[in-house]
Amino acid sequence: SPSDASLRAQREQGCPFSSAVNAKGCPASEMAAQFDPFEGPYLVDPAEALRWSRDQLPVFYSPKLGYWVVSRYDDIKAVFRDPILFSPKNVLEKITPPTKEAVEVLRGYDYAMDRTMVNEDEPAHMARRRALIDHFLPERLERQQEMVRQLTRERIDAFIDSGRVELIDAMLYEVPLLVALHFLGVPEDEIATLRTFSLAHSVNTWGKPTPEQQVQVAHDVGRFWQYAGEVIEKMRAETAGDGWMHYTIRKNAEMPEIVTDSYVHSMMMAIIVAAHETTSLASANMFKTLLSHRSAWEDICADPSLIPNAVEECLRYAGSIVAWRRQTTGPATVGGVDLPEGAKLLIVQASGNQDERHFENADRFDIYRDNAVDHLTFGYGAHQCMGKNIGRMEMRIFLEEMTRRLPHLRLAEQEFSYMPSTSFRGPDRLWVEWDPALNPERDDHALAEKVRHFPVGAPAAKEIARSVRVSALRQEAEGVIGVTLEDARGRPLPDWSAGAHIELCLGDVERKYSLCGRPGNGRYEIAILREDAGRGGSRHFHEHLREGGELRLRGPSNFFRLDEAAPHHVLIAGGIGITPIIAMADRLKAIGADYEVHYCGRSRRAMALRERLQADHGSSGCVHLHIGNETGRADFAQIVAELPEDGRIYACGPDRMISDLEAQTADLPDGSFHFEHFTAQNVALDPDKEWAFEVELVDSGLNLSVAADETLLDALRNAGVDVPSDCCEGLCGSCEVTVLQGGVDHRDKVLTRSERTENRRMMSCCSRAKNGQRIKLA
Ligand code: FMN
Repeated sequence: SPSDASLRAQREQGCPFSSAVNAKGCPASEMAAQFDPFEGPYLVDPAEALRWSRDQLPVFYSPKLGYWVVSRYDDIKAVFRDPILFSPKNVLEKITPPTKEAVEVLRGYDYAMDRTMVNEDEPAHMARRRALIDHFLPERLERQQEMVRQLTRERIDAFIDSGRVELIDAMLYEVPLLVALHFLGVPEDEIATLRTFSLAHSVNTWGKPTPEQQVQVAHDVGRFWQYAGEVIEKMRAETAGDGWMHYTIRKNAEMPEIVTDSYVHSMMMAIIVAAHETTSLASANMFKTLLSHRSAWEDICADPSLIPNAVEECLRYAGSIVAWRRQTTGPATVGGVDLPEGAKLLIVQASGNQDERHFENADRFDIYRDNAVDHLTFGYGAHQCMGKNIGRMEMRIFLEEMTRRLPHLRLAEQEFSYMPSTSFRGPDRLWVEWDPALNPERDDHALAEKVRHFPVGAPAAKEIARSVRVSALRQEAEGVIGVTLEDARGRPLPDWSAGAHIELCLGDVERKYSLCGRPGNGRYEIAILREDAGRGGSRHFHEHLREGGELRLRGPSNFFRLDEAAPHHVLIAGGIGITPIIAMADRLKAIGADYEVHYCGRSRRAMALRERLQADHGSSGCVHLHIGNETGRADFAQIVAELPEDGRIYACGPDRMISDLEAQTADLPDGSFHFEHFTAQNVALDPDKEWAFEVELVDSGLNLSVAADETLLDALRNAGVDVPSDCCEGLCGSCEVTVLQGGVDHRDKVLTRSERTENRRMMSCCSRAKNGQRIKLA
């Protein structure tokens, strides 16, 4: 085969990888030799086409392409993280070398595409990005929502009674183009030509045109270049014009050494493509994915608050940017493979997005996935897509309007085709159909107006909730109810691991409860203690939960995981803290591990799950009850003293119990003591007592000020940085950021004492810089 021949030829010429062969072995293989991003499996499904690479050879050299291909999540992120060693200078290079004729044609148009935002090196890039980022901040983008909604509605109105439409032509191409032009302030008079132009730019940069096509494409690209120049001249005359390109042109006059003439011309051409092609393709992928995962589509129709996370999961599972490029500026190591200076890299985000090492059940499309937002489709770090929040906004509005007005939409029978490209991916056509007689707005005339608004930015974890039904309710102990929950539509609830909790939402009340049943049966069991002196949540559930009643549930999430490999486990529960502890005991018993349980309570009657604990775990003699009004309090000093080497202690209960244990375990090796608090201290900020502080974000090259009345998490979000967050009380650990330098005033309940001393991690929802110091984060 040709690939055998090319390998043989390389062997005869001597191995081109000798400098890259190290302890990890040779980065070439038959599979690597066959890799071709312009045909076959990669076109159909790039993540699937690189499964072998993720498993066997995560960094390999592709002789057909002349690039090193990187397929794992962490390696891709590491490359994005360092724009100095991994320069973006080759991002807009023609991946298929141009023919002489094509070069001649382009010269005839004075084509001089050079540095834009995506392919500019530091320090020029960050200086420019900082000067031009204002228009992309969430508060500015909120003002664009109405325009996007209006354009979307007009398109839907035009086809809603037809019963069948090709969605890309009818809406998904033109709306993102109009939104982009509006955002940029570019005149909308050449829409049809722009479609040809941007296709040509795409094929020219990331595609594989034949020599004949190259000439035609070169003419289109050349005309596009000249058109961009004319538009700039027109816009220069309108000195007060609105939109980002007007702003850029004004900055060009103000600071010509930072926002240069060449940049403005190159950017004008590149941005028109970047701003709309990406969103059009991602939206087409989104409808195709959701309509072929019907239950997800139906869940969204029933509950539109799922839309922001569903969009994120679509971007993960079937994003429009599947790979990007970098070039090394010195010898580098990626995933253990040594690369020479000048090595060209194809980093395949679509593959990283389905890497099991980062996403659980990565192959499964799951709109309830709580880390979908970690996808790499927008890139990461200093060059992360500036327009990500505009794309998200459009996709959410498309989905919101379509699920509300056409819930009975379905994919028509069709064969899908894709344009050959290393980097851009979406179907050429997307036919959908429906029965117009069943359009809900024919009966409900107000339906078209029932709009749901989503705030700009990454979805909050809070929005990811499913509907469940209370299938059983019982008195578990004095003041404690036991609740069994099932999926409202009868499907099994997802599996969970010992230590996990869910969040129950009823009306405005939302509280977390640990799962304490047996995993794997598709139902959840929780136990709720009524705390009359609390904030009212537990009382609300005690008073309002009814068998058969429906409510919403988030999770499961697990921030209290077992290290199953330890030789011995001591599980300690205080009061209602038994809930995660009993699940851990069940798990350790199931895997035949060595463990003991200490359950401390005020009185026998108040100790929930006591009988089950004794029945399931008592026979092996590993259950110790410490009952205040019978046997007295547990002797923690002794329990800790008897812990065998490498043993682990897991504790859940009142704050006092956990602080006692923290003190007793202070001399144990790191990682011996694990705990979970059920309640946070008051995390409300008192601006009179707080310090404002400065933060440097090294990966994204940003500097932020955090005001005295603001959390670090809020400051990050306002600057458009995506940080997941859940409890916002310092309990769950989801908003963790990596500290590189500076003193931190840790206020969370997640980190252990030694983790605080180490000062590598901080919870952005509550912790702050010490005394107004400056801190550096990754
Ligand atoms: N409270 C319980 O009664 N049972 C539980 O299993 C339980 N698990 C929790 C798990 C986590 C991770 C957290 C953070 C809290 C948990 N809580 C549990 C505490 C409840 O979330 C809530 O704070 C409690 O019901 C008191 O609410 P209230 O003050 O509004 O009445």
